[in-house]
Amino acid sequence: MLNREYATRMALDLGFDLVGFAQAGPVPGAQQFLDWLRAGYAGEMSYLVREPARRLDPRLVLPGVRTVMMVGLSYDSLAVPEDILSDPSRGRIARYAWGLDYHDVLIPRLRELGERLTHLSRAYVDTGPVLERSWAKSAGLGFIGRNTCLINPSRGSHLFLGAILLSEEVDHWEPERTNRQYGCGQCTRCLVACPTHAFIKPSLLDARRCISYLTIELKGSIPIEFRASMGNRIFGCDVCQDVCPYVRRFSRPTRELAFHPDSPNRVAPPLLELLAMDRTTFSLHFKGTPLERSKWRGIVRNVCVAAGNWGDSQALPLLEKLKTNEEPIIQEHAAWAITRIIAKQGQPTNVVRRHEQTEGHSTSLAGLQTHC
Ligand code: B12
Ligand code: SF4
Ligand code: SF4
Repeated sequence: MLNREYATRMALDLGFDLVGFAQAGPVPGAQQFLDWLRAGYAGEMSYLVREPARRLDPRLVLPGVRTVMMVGLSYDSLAVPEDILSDPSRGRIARYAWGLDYHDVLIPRLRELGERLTHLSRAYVDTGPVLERSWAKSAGLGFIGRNTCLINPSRGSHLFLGAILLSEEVDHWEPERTNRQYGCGQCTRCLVACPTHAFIKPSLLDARRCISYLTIELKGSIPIEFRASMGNRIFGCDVCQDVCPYVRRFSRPTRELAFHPDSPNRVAPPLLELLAMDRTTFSLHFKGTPLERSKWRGIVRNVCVAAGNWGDSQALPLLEKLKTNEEPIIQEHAAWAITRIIAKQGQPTNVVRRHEQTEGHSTSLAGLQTHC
C-alpha cells in the first residue's frame, strides 16, 4: 500500500508542480478517443491508431498496475515582448519548446519516482499508450477546456503532463474535485481565436487543421489552404491557450530553469538565419530541444512558409537556393514562398530584376508563378 502524502511529497520534492492519483482501469474518455480516431482527426499520427486497446486500459500496458500517478510541470517562462514574437521577420516557436526537450527533463525524474515508490512501475511523457489528459483529469489535476487542454484552475494549462503506472494502490482515494467547481462557463475565446478553425465543436479538435500538427507531426507537404494562416509560426502554436482567461490570470513562470529560453533567438529566431542554416548548423542550434524532432527538413519547410507570409524580398536569394535543394518538399515550399513574396510585392518585374542582381543568376518569373 502506498502512502499518498509520502508519494505526493516525493513528487513535489523532485520539482513537479501538480500531483494526483487515479485508480487504474478503463480510461475515462475512451469513447471520445475512439470517435476521434474513427473520424480521421488524427491525420498521419499512426502511433495513435496502433493498438488502441492498450491506450484505453493501462492494465494491458503493465499487468498488475493498480494506480496511475499523474504529475504536471509548468513550462511557462518569463514574459517575452510581443513585438519579438509577432515580428514577421522572425519564426515563432511555441512556448513549450523554448527550452530543453521536456522528455529529457521529466522522464528520468518520473523513473526515479516510480522506482522509489513501488517494485513495478513505468513512466511516460507522451511516449507511450497513455491518454494523459484524461488520466490527469481523473487524478484531479484540472478540467478539460474547450481548447481540449488540461487546465488547472490555479495554474492554467502551460503544463507538461507525465504518467507513472504503479503496481501499488494508494492508501486512500480522494474524490475528483476540480471539474465540478471550475470549467469554461460561457467563454468561447479559444474556439474563435484558432487561426485555422481547427475546432469542430467545443473540446473536439481536428488535428489535421491544427498548426501544431501541421508544423510538427505532418511529414509531407503542408496543405496550401493553411499556409497563410500559419503566419510566422514555425513550430507549434499557442493561440488557443494564450487567449484563455485561466492562462492569462493564473499562469506563472516555472521554477524549472531548463524551460527558460537563453535568448530571444530561442523563441523567435530571424527567418533569414533559419533559411541560411544547413543541417550541421541546425543540429548545433537545436540539439537537445524539441525542434530536433522535426529535423532540418521539417523546420526549413515551415520556415519557407513563414518567409512567404513575411513577404520580404530579402528572403528571395535564400529561397532560390532552397528551391534547388535535393529534397522535393523543400523545393516545393521554397517555390511557394517565392511566388507569394513576389505577389505581395506587387512589382514582380522589379523584384525579380533586383533579385537577379543580388544572386548573379537569372530567375524565371513565369516558372515561379506556376507554383501558386
Ligand atoms: C496527439 C497529440 C497532439 C495532437 C492532437 C491534439 C489533440 N487535442 O488531440 C496535436 C499535434 C495537434 C497536439 C497539439 C498540442 N499538444 Co499535444 N499531444 C498529443 C498526445 C501525444 C496524444 C493526445 C491524444 O490522444 N489526442 C486525442 C484526443 C481525442 O485526446 P485528448 O486530447 O487527450 O482528449 C481526451 C480528453 O479531452 C478526454 N475528455 C474530453 N472531455 C472529457 C470529459 C470527461 C468527463 C472525461 C473523463 C474525459 C474527457 O477525452 C479525450 C480522449 O480521451 C498527448 C500525449 C498523450 N499521450 O496523451 C500530447 C499532449 C496532449 N499535448 C500537449 C501539448 C503541450 C500540446 C500543445 C500545447 C503543443 C503546442 N504548443 O503546439 C498543442 C495543443 C493543441 C490543442 N489545443 O490540443 C500536452 C498537453 C498538456 C495540457 N495541459 O493539456 C500533452 C499531454 C503532452 C504532455 N505529456 O505534456 N498534440
Ligand atoms: S494550437 Fe493553434 S492551430 Fe491548434 S487548435 Fe490551438 S489555436 Fe488552433
Ligand atoms: S479560452 Fe475559454 S473556452 Fe477556451 S479553454 Fe479557456 S476558458 Fe475554456
